[in-house]
Amino acid sequence: MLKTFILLGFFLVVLVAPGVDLVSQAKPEEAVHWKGEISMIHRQAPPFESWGWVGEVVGTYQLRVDWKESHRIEVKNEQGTLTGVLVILTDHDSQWSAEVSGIFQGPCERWTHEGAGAGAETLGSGWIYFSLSDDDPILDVMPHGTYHINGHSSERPSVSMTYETYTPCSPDYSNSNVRYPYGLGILRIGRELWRPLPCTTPETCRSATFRASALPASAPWIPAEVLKAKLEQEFIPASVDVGGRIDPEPRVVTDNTMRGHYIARYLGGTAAPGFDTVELTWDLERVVATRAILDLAATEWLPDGNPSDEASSLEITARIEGGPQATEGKFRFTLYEVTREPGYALNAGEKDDTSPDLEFEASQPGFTEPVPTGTSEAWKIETTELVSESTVMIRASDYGAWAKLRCEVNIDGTVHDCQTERGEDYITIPHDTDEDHIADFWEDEYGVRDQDETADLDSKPENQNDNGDGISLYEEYRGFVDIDGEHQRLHPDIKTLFVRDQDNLVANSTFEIVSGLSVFFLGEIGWTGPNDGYYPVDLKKRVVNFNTSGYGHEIDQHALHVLQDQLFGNNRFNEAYRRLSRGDTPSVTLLGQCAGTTSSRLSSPAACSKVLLFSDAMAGSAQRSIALANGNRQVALNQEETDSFLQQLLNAVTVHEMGHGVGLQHHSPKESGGDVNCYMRYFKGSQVISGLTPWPSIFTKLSDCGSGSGNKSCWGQIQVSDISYR
Ligand SMILES: [Ca+2]
Ligand SMILES: [Ca+2]
Ligand SMILES: [Ca+2]
Ligand SMILES: [Ca+2]
Ligand SMILES: [Zn+2]
Ligand SMILES: [Zn+2]
Repeated sequence: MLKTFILLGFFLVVLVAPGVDLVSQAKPEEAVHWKGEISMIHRQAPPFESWGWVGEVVGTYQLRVDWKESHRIEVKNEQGTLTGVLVILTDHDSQWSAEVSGIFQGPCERWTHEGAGAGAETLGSGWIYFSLSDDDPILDVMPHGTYHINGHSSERPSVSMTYETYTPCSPDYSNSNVRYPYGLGILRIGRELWRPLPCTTPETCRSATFRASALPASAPWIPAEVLKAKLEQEFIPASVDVGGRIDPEPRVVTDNTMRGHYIARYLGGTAAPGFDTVELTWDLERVVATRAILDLAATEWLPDGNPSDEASSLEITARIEGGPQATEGKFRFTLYEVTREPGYALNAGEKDDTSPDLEFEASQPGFTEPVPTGTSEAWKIETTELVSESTVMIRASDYGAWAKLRCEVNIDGTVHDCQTERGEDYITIPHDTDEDHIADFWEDEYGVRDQDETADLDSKPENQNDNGDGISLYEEYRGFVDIDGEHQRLHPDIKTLFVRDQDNLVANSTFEIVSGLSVFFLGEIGWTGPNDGYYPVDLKKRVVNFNTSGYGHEIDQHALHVLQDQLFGNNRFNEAYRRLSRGDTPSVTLLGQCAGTTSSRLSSPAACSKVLLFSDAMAGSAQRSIALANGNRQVALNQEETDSFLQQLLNAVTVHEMGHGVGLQHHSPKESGGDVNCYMRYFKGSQVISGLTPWPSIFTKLSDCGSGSGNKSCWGQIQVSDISYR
């Protein structure tokens, strides 16, 4: 609002003082030059031709041109979109020289011309129009690259003219004086469609063209429609005698050159009523010493996919080299090869949400709205002003988001690709030099830059059956959402076991300490859901890394589903157990069960549909153990001790069944044999009460209690990765 009032105030001043400039333009810069040669031959016809005068005076001009583009005047359409720019030229380091000679011979007189000149000023005025948009409303009257040049009107050679008369017409007589021909004042290139000139400063350029009445007061630039109207109004067809405007056609910059040739008749001034001719040849090249730099993404920035988070955008800056004096251009950023990972983390967000994981922030000041470029993986955004530096904001909507970003700068119709300081023509978002879609910052934190995105080499805890946890390096990085709704990136060298612990059994047990594994507790929706019943094991259920496009995905890793159940009330399970036991009647009291481990393949979480803890069976077992211990050993337990025993029993059974969940077998040859401290060994509660057997406390590393090939220890059998089920 305030801005409007200021401009209105200014407008009033302009009304009483026409010609005052409305805008101050960018400072002159020296990055863009026009260099080359111009030659001009000016042939003067003799005066009084009809009286028999003959002869010719020829001026030959050579210009070595070095002009610079000094400043720009923006042209915008009614929507305020930048559609074009007028570039004003000024002399920088030019030279010209000329020689003039010739005789006009009349019946009784002779005029002999001889002269030369040189100087460092060549340009009276010059401008080029560069269109910056396909929607440019001026294009049909002033094409992209239209230019117009006027030579410097006061740069003239000095010519000595000797005037002689002789008999019989008149007495012999001779006289000399110095004359100044038109010189560079007749140098014209291009049809003068529009003249924002002559001018030496932006202020005078503007005021020479647009008086207050021609410009809306609110416009700090030239409105394209106003300019077009002016062009149409002032356009003079080539067939009309235009006096000093001698180039017969409009001229357009082509391939960064101004090149042309013409011979035109020129109606001279009062001193020479006949027609002169001007032959002009020019060949100038645009020399751009411009480099646009694209900054790298902040190295510590990691994509934030939380849909409720407002603070995840990344700012990327590109700039035209040269500091505050740099030339200005229109920047275009293109975000491409944008990932579309389902959801926003491996186990969070909608699986069918495959929207782009990175986007330009909408409604950024100084930018057009982002638009797709035609492929579904690319978006572009452009500055609405000519600037020498531009910062664009990019928003992530996925913790594994990745894309490439490139940038171009359109400087007066010439497109320059931005480059990084290292000379690459794009950057990755996030910063990722090995382009494995994993931010280098994160990889360096764990020293895993040399691993590829599918690597699954977690070595800790050590000496278990296998390294890895079924979660690839990219997946460890992209991360998971836990039971509290918190997103976590995982540790690429520590094995994580996913657990849906709906009755808090694992959380209250010693399993995490005993196994050394990092247990990740899942919420109700952070997986593909529970197995339907106990059998068969449905490998499509319990998957934790389900939101994947397939990138960096090697294994469907499964969670263990742990819950309390009723052994004796669950006929369905009993039936299943009978089948599992191949008809055998269980010979021991069943306190828990890892359901579904029927496969002869290496066992891992995939194989176990449910980890069941039978609380009713444990209560009964505890009662019998206490009674047994009481009867045989005269050990009585008070209520507190009884509760404690039950609690310890629950822990022992939970850890034991979780052990089965990560592939552990019973001790062999006897289930009750081997290391008495091991959770995988069968034990008698009454013996624990009597102090004959300790509560189990470890997965033993002694190999004498293992089974199967290699006779591994219980610890050595731990298998987290579902690699054999993929
Ligand atoms: Ca996504
Ligand atoms: Ca990387
Ligand atoms: Ca891993
Ligand atoms: Ca890990
Ligand atoms: Zn068991
Ligand atoms: Zn054991």
